[in-house]
Amino acid sequence: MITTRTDLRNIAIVAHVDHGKTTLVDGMLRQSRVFRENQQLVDRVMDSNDLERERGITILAKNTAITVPDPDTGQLVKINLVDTPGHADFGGEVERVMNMVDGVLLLVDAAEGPMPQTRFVLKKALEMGLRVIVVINKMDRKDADPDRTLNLTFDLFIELGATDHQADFPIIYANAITGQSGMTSELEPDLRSLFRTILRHIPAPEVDIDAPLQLLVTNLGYDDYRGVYAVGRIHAGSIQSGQALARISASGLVTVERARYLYIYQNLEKTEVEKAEAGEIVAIAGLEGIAIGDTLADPEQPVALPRIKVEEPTVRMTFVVNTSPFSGKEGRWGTSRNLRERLLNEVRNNVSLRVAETEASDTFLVSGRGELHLAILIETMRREGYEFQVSKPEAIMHDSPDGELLEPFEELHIDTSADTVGMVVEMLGSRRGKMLDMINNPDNTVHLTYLAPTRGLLGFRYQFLTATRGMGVINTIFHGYMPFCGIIQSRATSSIVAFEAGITTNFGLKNAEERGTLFLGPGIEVYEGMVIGETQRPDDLVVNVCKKKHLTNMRSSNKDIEVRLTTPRNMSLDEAIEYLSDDELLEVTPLNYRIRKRILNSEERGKLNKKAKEILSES
Ligand SMILES: Nc1nc2c(ncn2[C@@H]2O[C@H](COP(=O)(O)OP(=O)(O)OP(=O)(O)O)[C@@H](O)[C@H]2O)c(=O)[nH]1
Ligand SMILES: [Mg+2]
Repeated sequence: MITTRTDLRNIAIVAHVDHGKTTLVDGMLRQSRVFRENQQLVDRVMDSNDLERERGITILAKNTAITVPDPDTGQLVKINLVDTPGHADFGGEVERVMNMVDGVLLLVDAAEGPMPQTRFVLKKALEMGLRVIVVINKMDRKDADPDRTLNLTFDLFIELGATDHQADFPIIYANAITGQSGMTSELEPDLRSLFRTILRHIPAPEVDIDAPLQLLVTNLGYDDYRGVYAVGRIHAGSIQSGQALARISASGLVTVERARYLYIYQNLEKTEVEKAEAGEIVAIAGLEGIAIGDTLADPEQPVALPRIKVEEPTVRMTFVVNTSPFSGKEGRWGTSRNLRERLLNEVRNNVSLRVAETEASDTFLVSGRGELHLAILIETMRREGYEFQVSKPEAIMHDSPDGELLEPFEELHIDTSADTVGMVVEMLGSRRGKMLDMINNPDNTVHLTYLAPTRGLLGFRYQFLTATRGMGVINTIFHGYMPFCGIIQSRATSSIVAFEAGITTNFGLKNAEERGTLFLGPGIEVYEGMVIGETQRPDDLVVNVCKKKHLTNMRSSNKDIEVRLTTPRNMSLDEAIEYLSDDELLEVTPLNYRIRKRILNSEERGKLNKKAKEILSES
């Protein structure tokens, strides 16, 4: 028998990056009296892992739940909330968690209006037939233009093929920071209109509690006490703590296990319960080898739910065992077995990531949705104590059915000042970008829309920010596969490379500095073949940066003794990855990252380069 769970709502919060999702969740948690009177809530409490806090972005989708009284009837209703990441590289995460909910809050920044990722998440929500509430957030911004934002959002619904019912969406205006909402741009003091709109417009789950159990594992989490736990919505039936479960894996294999620990979400915590029924989102710990996409079912009648589909990876790089002279000095885990286990484990919960073994037992091919997706994995592993090397990211090509080479393309949205447009247009032209649109904004900035091959955009971000003096804004989103568009010149600069192992000296570095930009200062241990800077020359430059000044009896002028160096360019992990060229690797350890030539010995490298040039000139 089908029951309507009027006591429950399941929603996800989706938006473009930084439009205020996690901040709005804070507001909702605060106002549902989750916290004791004197308890302090940290800002963006759902961004709970270190990397999220450092980077100020959400990386993983996370569940929480609040209970609010229905403002009209007084009935207590539980709302399961899923906070999602807004960055395009984590779109797979959003797409997947939408499986758990009946509706979404689509946040749109009142000043910025809909952005590329707004379109992506809205498209997915509409395809899944979810009810959408539009929340126009950041109403306090001086440049807020809610009417324009609303019009553009409505156009987006129509363009994406919303049904009449979907296009007739409820609208809430909000300031997530102060926790205010309203049905018009006049905000009320709290989020009551938001809560009321959720209860009125997001359908309560309609489920069959007496049917055989079915649950699709949509997310995995980790708990210090109980280890890995699986998260999903009970599609049909109910679960009793400790009961036998059939786990149906991707291959269709059925194994019977026990639901040893059963939780539901309540405020910021998971609460252990004896029983949960269809419609509810639960977490189950103690299942061996569980993976996202598995179905947990009644052992008597195990029937799998459709597996989760997410978009395919577009960018890949190799992860290689560390072979630098410093290997084994700084990391705890570094063997090919360590790497293999760690990477294969990652695939279980990072569903848009792929890991493939290669012919070389120390090399793994890791594919993801973008540079940031891969950089976050690298940073996470480094913090866990792993050391390894990675190669320059490359776009993943495909063959069309009739044998044509296809490559991924991205749509770019750029805002930049009028005086830097020329430079940006030139940079994108050399990367085979095609301009789709150019609009002059009233504030003397220009909005550019481009279509460009992913291949040309790898390593573009840093150059773009430098060219626009950090003022330019760039957003990209995967567009699709299209025919290969020709050769693109790679990095225009070359590397300054250490000549021998040793400790860098002022004297040696001064020499190198005259030829380019340095990545490190004096007193740093280096090895032969390590990259220590960048030069504008066409070829790499090998410099003895450990050279000591010979002491002579002759008194030299003070100027000569005192060597002043400019501050070296300190690269972030993302920048170091962007910098890499084909014949370089990035050595990553818990303590350092170092760019190195693949071939460390300069003589050997020279011979190989010469040979390559000969072959090129012959052909
Ligand atoms: N002025 C103003 N700023 C806001 C508002 N809501 C959020 N912000 C700010 O916007 C920034 C991003 O907020 P988040 O809540 O992290 O945004 P998000 O959508 O969760 O971001 P991702 O998860 O990384 O996609 C933070 O600096 C917030 O303080 C608002 O209503 N008004
Ligand atoms: Mg967030």
